[in-house]
Amino acid sequence: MKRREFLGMAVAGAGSILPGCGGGGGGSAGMPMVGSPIASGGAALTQGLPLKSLATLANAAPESGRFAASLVAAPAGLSLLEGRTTSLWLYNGLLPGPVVDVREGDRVRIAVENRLPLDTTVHWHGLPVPADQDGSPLDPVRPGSTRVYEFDLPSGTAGTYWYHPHAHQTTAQQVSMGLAAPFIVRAGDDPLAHLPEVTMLVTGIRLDANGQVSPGTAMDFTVGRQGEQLLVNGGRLPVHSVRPGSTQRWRILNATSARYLRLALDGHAFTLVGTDGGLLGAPVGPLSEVLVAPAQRVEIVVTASATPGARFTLRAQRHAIDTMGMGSYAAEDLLTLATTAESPVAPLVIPAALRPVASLGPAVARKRVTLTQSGMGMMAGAGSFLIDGRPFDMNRVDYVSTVGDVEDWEIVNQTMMDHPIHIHGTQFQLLSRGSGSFATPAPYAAWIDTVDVPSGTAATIRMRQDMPGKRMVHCHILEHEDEGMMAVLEVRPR
Ligand SMILES: [Cu+2]
Repeated sequence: MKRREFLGMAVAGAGSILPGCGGGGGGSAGMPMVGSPIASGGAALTQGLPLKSLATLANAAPESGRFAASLVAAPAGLSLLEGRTTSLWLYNGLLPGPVVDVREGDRVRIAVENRLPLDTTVHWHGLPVPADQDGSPLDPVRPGSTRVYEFDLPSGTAGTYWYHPHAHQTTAQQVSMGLAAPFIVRAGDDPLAHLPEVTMLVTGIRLDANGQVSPGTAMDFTVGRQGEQLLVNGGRLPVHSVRPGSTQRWRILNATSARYLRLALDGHAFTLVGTDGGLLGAPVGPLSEVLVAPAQRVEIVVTASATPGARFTLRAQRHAIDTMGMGSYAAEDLLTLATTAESPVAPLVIPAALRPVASLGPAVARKRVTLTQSGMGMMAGAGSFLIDGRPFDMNRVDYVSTVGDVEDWEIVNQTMMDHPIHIHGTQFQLLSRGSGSFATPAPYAAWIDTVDVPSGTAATIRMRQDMPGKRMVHCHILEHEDEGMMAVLEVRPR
């Protein structure tokens, strides 16, 4: 059943299963609200194991400057609850999938075999790949077939990306079943190469009483998937042990369907050094928290407490994503940072300058994108979310740009919910938030591919598309995307 057919039911269900708005978890962990597990048959996910180092996808290319590998998307069973096997869909049998770890300048060739019972694609989220290699819904990979994706990684692309399915109307389902993994591009002159590094991919999972991933509900398709437990590198509340005082670079990826991660680390401030598309011009901080919207990534530098044998919690703090109280997330613990019993080490220094974030220059065109919703009424949050009042149609072109043109896009959110808007094909920069004379300039320049646009606000981004073809513009709350909150940008050759 499609969401638009059961809006009334969604509304009816809302009052009964959701607590009122505003009753948040405050700073404490695990208050049962939206965001806590709906059901796991009384059994809890295994938790508290050491943080897993993610497997790396092996490079089969014999020569340098090339990366060649295979991915198989297939059903697989994993033991997540004691005594039960959970059926998942995984890349190469791994939760999360293997990290693609490559270098600027590499030519990448990855064959993807689809052993799933439905169409899939692999979208190389945030990377400037040609439109026909982008894994958009326009290019489905049929069950039983293999698709080779091939693209170059230009210099300047070093950063933390990810890959995930982007099949028409089933992206939320496929990601909820386990299909997501990091894609890291490294620079030869990385100014933070001296820092030990940890990649943390945050995903969500919601199991039913039989230990199986529960399908999307009407409420999920209204406010985004609810009731998931957060996993870091596939583990619930893992423990990351470090020597006291040590400094590390953490690449944190939000691969959840809909969960905004307002991250804070007890007893620690940290420094923001990178966003979706790589390093900032200069470190930003110290910060007590950072908001990572669905699909976004951050790189932060953390210097652990010098106290031996101490434990600290990395937490997603309470965060409301609508003005109705339907999509509030309680605080939830993500990971324990534990210092070992060893003597402290001296912290490492972050350079004052990282990597220039070049200005795109003045815009030659402006666009306005309006996030709208249908079904406004008593329970406005239950409407369909749309772009410019229209649901996605892959046979329609909604916006036209020209290769190489710098454009300013004002994204205006007229809905009752926050939406993280992702545009394929390039990285862009946030210029300002707010409209007209009320606009506030972005505090620093950064490359992003997903911009959070809170309810009732506007954000203006500056963007240049360098390759022709059709690109997706969509909300990265995956249920919204699947239900039609997506548009097509056609980039035409000059
Ligand atoms: Cu949305």
